[in-house]
Amino acid sequence: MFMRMNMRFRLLVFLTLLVFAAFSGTSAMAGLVAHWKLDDGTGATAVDSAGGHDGTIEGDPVWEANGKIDGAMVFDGDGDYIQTTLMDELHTAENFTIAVWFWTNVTDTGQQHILWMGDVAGNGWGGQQELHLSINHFAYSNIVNAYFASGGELDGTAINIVSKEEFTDTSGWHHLALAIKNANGPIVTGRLYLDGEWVEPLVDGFVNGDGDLFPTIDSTDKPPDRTEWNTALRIGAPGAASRYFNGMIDDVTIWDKTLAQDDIQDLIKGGPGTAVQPVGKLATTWGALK
Ligand SMILES: [Ca+2]
Ligand SMILES: [Ca+2]
Repeated sequence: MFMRMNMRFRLLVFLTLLVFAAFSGTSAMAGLVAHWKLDDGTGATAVDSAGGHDGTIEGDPVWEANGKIDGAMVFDGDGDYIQTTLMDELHTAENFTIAVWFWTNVTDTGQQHILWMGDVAGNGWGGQQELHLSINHFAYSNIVNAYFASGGELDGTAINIVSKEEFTDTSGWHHLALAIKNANGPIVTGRLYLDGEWVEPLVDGFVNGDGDLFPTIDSTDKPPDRTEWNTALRIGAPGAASRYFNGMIDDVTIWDKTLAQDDIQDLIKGGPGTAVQPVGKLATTWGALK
């Protein structure tokens, strides 16, 4: 009798732990490798609350108490960025997602990098391998752009999504996410989401200085070469060139999985924990959503 009760007790404890694990924060955030909340409010460090890849603040950006989710950081478009130490995870991840809240002050004056990673000589366009989310791209203004490629390797080797629809809003927050699947090929796929909606690429592409059509499709038959990446993720600037972000950035998250559209929409509604909750929906509070 005692033995049977003991077994039942153990089973009860086991099941309780199982349920707790399914709903715990750790499980809910599986796949989250970095999270810069930008709630720090003071000092020269942007803490990564998920993966320990703290960022060093360069230039003179300022902390803002009223961001999208609690605090944020304000960049003036002149020399401001955060240099994080996120390197290895995106070097090798077969699937990954980068996501960010931004509020840009300008949309019609050249390329502004929101998130960037790659060869330090990369400037958002050129022969270097890099990854970025940006406002505007090369010859295009008033668009959003996602890029996982090298400008020196064109047809079939790049993910370069230029939004078909214009983006001109300078009066509010927007969420931008790039979800990459099968980054090592043979077929790499990228999906760009603006405010949780799929961004239709400018399918016609455009011609660069060499007369080659740069594909603005969202898949490629040859993966970009990440072995040339030598600089960790930056928030607000590329490796080279003065293409700094002008506006506010908040709640940067990096995932080692390809978030689906539903996941991204959950992320927008409720913060990082809700994107991958395995069972049901908890009333997760993730700061004060504006
Ligand atoms: Ca924040
Ligand atoms: Ca500045």
